[in-house]
Amino acid sequence: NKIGVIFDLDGVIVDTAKYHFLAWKELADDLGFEFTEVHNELLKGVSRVRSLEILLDIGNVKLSEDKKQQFLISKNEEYLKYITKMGPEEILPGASELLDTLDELGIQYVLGSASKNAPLILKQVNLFERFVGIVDGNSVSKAKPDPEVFLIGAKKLNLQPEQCIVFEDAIAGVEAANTANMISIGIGDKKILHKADYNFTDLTGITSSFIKALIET
Ligand code: B16
Ligand code: MG
Repeated sequence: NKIGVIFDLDGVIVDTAKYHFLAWKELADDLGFEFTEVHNELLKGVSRVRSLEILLDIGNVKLSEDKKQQFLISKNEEYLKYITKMGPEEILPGASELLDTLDELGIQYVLGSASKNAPLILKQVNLFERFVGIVDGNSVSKAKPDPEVFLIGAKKLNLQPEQCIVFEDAIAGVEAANTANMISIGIGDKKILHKADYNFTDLTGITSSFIKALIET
């Protein structure tokens, strides 16, 4: 039974949510309303455009299309200031080890992220070359929970959706994996990600024997 793996990026391999938060917060400050870490939860796994809409709803702010475009650009410029300072020390616990395990088992993996900055982030943490393919915010037209990002990932792996295992930290991502007919593994709070086929707090719990058991089922 051949399998392949699709990794989400933010919340699974690195914690870029904290940098998204700082960049969105700066924007909210400029617009004169409070944006908290609790609010930030709503933006996880969500596209940049959709994130801005949610943010503006929180602040009860209406903006022209032109202004929105400007804000999307300035938010990303701010975000990039943090991203370009990232290094391999920011890889989340267990992620490098899991990639090693997959390499040993001869299992290929691709990235399936909503972020348009995904290639840059992977390069910053020295993981870019290890992925056989990258599917990111630049290559999809429909955001998670639509399964498009993962279905393209399966094509890059030359596998059927049922042969793919998805690691996700966001509800929308777990839903996308389920809709795609893939095995979904929720990384984070089990109560929040209860729709996943399997749950783990982080990637340190994913052992070689767990992966082997998945191959056999
Ligand atoms: P960008 P993921 C997502 O990454 C983030 O979780 C989400 O907060 C962000 O808005 C989205 O990427 C788009 O990011 O502004 O860099 O294009 O979890 O899908 O890897
Ligand atoms: Mg994520």
